[in-house]
Formats: sequence, C-alpha cells, structure tokens
Amino acid sequence: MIQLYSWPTSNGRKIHIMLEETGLPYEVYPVDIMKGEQFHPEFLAFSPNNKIPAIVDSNGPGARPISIFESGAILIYLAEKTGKLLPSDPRARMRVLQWLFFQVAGIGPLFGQRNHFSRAAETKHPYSIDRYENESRRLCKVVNGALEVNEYIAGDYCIADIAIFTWMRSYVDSGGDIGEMQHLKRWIVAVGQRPAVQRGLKILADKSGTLEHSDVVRDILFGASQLNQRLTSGNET
Ligand SMILES: N[C@@H](CCC(=O)N[C@@H](CS)C(=O)NCC(=O)O)C(=O)O
Repeated sequence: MIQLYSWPTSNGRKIHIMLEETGLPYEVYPVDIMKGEQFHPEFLAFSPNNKIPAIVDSNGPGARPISIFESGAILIYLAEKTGKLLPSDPRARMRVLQWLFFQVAGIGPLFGQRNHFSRAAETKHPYSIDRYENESRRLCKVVNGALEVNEYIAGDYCIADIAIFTWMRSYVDSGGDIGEMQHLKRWIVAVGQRPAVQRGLKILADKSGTLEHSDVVRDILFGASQLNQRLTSGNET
C-alpha cells in the first residue's frame, strides 16, 4: 500500500494523477500547507524540505518500506514500479527524463514565482511580475514548439506530460494567455480528457484554496515559519 501525503496544488496533483494512471492501491493523508502541517516532525522525517508531495510505499525495493519526496523522483519511482509511462529504451527514456527535469527545474519554480509575485505577494513589484510573467510565457512557447512535433511532449503519453499538465492547467486557470499556442491548447484538452487524469484531479479537490492569502498563511508559506522549522537530517530510504 502507498501512503500519499499531499495537498491539491500543481505539484501534489502530479502524483494524484500518476497513482490513478498506474492503478496502484493508495491511501491519502492530507497535509494542510496553509495551516503549517508540513512542519510536523513526523512529516519532516520523510520530507525534510517541508513540501508536499511525498509518499511512503510499504512494499518498496527489497520488500522493505521506502519513503520518497520530490514529485519528479516520485513519478520515476511509480513508473519504474509499474512499468508504465517511462519507456525502458535508453533513447526514449532520456526523451522523457529531459522534459521531466525541464518541468521540475524550469516550469515549477518559474511558474511558482509568477504565482507568488503576481498573486500571492502583498506588495506588487512590477519588475518581478514582468520577469516571471515573461519567463512563464517563454516556457509555454517551448512546450508549444515541442507539441508541434510530437502528439505528447516526448512522443507517447508519459510522466513528463503529467508533470507539465498540472502546471499548464493552473497557468491557464490563473489568467495565463496561451491564445495563439494551438498545439499546447490541443494537448491540454487531450490530457485533461484522460479518465485517470479526471479521477486524479478529484483527489483532495474539496480542499483547493486560493493564492490570495491571509497574513497568517503568508507567514506560514513565505515568512518566519519557514525559517523556524525544526530541521531534520533527511529521510531514511
Ligand atoms: N520541487 C518540489 C516542489 C514541491 C512544492 O513546492 N510543494 C509546495 C506545494 S506546491 C509545498 O509543499 N509548499 C509548502 C511550503 O513551502 O512550506 C516537488 O516537485 O515536489
């Protein structure tokens, strides 16, 4: 059984969708990051960066439990465990992994800063807003270009499509303009129509929040709470 520790954000939803795509049995443990539950010592023990998503698989390698944090690592783990959505052929595998890394190192942090400066930040700083709006738009164009060549981001539908999809969906929902990006628009519809994606998006959906935060939530997500947490030595894999 897999224990899923998550919250309905773009990073959390990647794993919600992947668990549905694989058909693995799992239990959901909500971690309310607006209330600071990501700082609980029991959670930090296996997610030392105080972020969702994380999983604990009671039946990991060697039939022993394993805990994993970082959504990209979790996607790879679940794909390898089930033989789904990550090809074993070395070239095809690298095509998927390069787009997965592009998401976790590029789209995630840059779109995240866009959300922060355009929506969450109390004071609006025009340079920062422009910087991350422009960079997010540039990344959308990169994805649109790849989807002009391939039906899915790396050829066949794969874990990189899942990783990019949840962020593109929230980009559009938060007013991001992909008007002339026909290939990206076509792909968002195609991925969004998959039954497993639709089931995954329902997980914890009743807990979805807003990016316009109260002072208390701002302090938890961006303020002193982030620095005063009890640091642990990392998870035991
Ligand atoms: N690189 C991480 C990012 C995870 C992340 O940013 N999670 C956010 C929600 S989307 C979180 O848990 N934030 C709580 C906090 O920073 O205290 C991943 O891909 O898993």
